[in-house]
Amino acid sequence: MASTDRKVNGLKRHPSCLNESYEEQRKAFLSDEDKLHLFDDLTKVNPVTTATVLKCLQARYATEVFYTNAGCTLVAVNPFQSIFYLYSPELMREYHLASRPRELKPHIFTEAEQAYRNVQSHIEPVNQSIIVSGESGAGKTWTSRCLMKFYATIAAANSSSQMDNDTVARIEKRVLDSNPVMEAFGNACTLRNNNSSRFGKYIQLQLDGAQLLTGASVQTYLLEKTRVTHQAHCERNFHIFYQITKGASKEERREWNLPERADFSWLPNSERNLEEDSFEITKDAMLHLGIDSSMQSNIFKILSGLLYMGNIQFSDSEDESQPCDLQENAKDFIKTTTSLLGVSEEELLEKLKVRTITAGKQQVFKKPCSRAECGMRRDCVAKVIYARLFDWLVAVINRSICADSSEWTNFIGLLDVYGFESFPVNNLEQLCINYANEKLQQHFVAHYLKAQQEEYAAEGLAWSFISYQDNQCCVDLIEGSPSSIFSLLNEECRLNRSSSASQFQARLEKALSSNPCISRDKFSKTPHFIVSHYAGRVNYHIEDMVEKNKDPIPTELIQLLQDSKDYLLQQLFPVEKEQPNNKTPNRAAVVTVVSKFKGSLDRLMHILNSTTPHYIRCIKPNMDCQAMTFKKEEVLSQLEACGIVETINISAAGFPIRMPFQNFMERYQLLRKPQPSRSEQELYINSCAFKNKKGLGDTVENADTLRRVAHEILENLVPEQSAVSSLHIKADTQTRNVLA
Ligand code: AOV
Ligand code: MG
Repeated sequence: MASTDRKVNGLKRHPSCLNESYEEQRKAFLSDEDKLHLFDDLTKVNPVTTATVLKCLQARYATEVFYTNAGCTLVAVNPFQSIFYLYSPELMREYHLASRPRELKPHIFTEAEQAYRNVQSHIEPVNQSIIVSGESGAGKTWTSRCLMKFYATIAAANSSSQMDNDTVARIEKRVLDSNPVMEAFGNACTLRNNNSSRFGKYIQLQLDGAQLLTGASVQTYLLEKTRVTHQAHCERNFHIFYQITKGASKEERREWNLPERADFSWLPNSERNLEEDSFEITKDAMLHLGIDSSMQSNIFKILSGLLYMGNIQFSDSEDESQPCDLQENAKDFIKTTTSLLGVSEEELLEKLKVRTITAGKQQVFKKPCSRAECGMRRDCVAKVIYARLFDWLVAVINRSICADSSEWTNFIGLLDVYGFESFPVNNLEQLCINYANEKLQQHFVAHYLKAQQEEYAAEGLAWSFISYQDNQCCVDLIEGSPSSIFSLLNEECRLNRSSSASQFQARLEKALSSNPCISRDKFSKTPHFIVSHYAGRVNYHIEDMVEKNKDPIPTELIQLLQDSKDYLLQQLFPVEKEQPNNKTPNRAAVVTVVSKFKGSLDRLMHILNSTTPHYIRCIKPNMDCQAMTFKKEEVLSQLEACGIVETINISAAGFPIRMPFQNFMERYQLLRKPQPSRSEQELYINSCAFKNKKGLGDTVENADTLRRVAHEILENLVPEQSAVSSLHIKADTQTRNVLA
């Protein structure tokens, strides 16, 4: 990236940005570092460099101020400790009822309230998205939970009748209850975060014409199901497994066959007490979402079955033509597993140990599996059960919280995906997660840094281009065509060739060598590739990557689950209707993990592009998740990665308000009056300038000038004849409040 300082210093600040308090603050910044924490908006820091921004954030953090405006985005630095007053219902109401929320201290509630008001306003598009980003452990999930609480609280405050109150109470409670359930099943403790989201989530809060919350819908993205069977060193399985093993009552233990101190190989690090009373919270929330206690019991029985399945270990068979054996102590485990899952013991054993190969139309061969293959088949059963259970839960949640399409008109979407991560060993899961983060960064770049500047240039506004780091090259490397990491992975799966990891590495290097975002470590012998992501370099191991992308589920294992006597497993594995002509699925048509993921992210981007976005950038102030610890180097790399300086510069110099001409006409007709009323006087504006395509522009120092300019615009342009679609309005925060 080019030196940001140079760019900043070369940028001329528009004089209209200056006002008294700005001048004061600037002096404070230059003369007295004790006052750094007073800068609520980083656009006012002068000069804007990563160093000054960092200093300012650090000073604020030290005085327990965690939110700071950075032009069009809000920076949220994780306090790593609960600060109750910051999220109290009283404070939520204060932001909601404020006539100008932007004049209050920067907060996620300002963004939430702005999005809520935008839904009613004339600013297009009406539907809103709040995109919460940041690396793993930065505070995305926490933030989106608080945003949901905010909307639930103001929804309750806004409903007028008792009947409304009852409905609202029910719906908002259910919407909030979706969080503990999805987090119990979809979050886990990783090296980066004790409560790390292992799935992506986009929740749309549905509002009716009266701006009341009538429901919500949740879309989830690629659950990291490998965690059910494999947990990296010092990491854990999904929370729910620990909740049931620690929190079950005596009767429940009997029912699910879970003795107090059972030892499960898929349940590492269970001595770390992260659960407390969470099992009760999960069960309560499930109940509110319509999952009654007998269904819950059914779910937990299956999970217990999976834990026993993890203890089924095989031993090598001496004769390769014979299936391998169970390890001695595994016989009891297989009994318990099959009784909990309602499948036949003999069949499970047979299907784990023997592979069925279909050749041609009718020919069927049986082949004994090696010990490693048996283990893989066992893992495969566990993963597919867990993944379908998770999808089923999301569908139940949606049925419980989603309003009928006739009951809502607009939505506010909250996006919380897994954050950028880099572990000692990274594989397909991290590639997908980091790819999702690249796509979000690209959305930000395209929407804000690029589109905005291109539009100014196209409309002939005086604008000196501010350069930024575009991550297109990395996105192309991962998903582009004709050649990319995804396309090469898919090709391996399509051709179904059994190439080694080193062969695949060679193919990758040959096909993608011209892309500067891919490299490798010359000293490493492990087949790998390194991707330079916008947020840092990540070394991905190739071993197993192709297989993970194929994600094969042998049909005989699915059949086994279809034959289960268990009620819920029958729902999760319905018997499919026979294909006409007994067609077997075409190998080429097998949809790989990455193509499915890419498809779902493309759809998400499509939705995000149709909404007005609000960006919250979460920053992790230290890697050890320590309270009130601000490590400069760690914050610095995150600020650089998300292009904060460029964002601030474009915000400071740019035209933050873009108003359709028609709306301007309707709204500011009143300014043509010679004697405005008192409420019209409210439109007092510190400073702003209007410009439009026809080159008509001015600087507005006060309301009188605004009236004059508005008058001129209104006189000169009538919508029918006008080529002007929008007015670009330069304004400081206060002006924005008046106009928006
Ligand atoms: P993430 O969602 O961004 O990571 P979380 O939202 O789970 O990160 O935050 C990590 C931890 O930081 C939480 O469990 C809290 O303990 C703490 N935390 C975050 N924000 C706040 C806050 N505003 N006030 C107090 N504590 C906070 V990941 O899901 O791993 O990408 O995938
Ligand atoms: Mg999270």
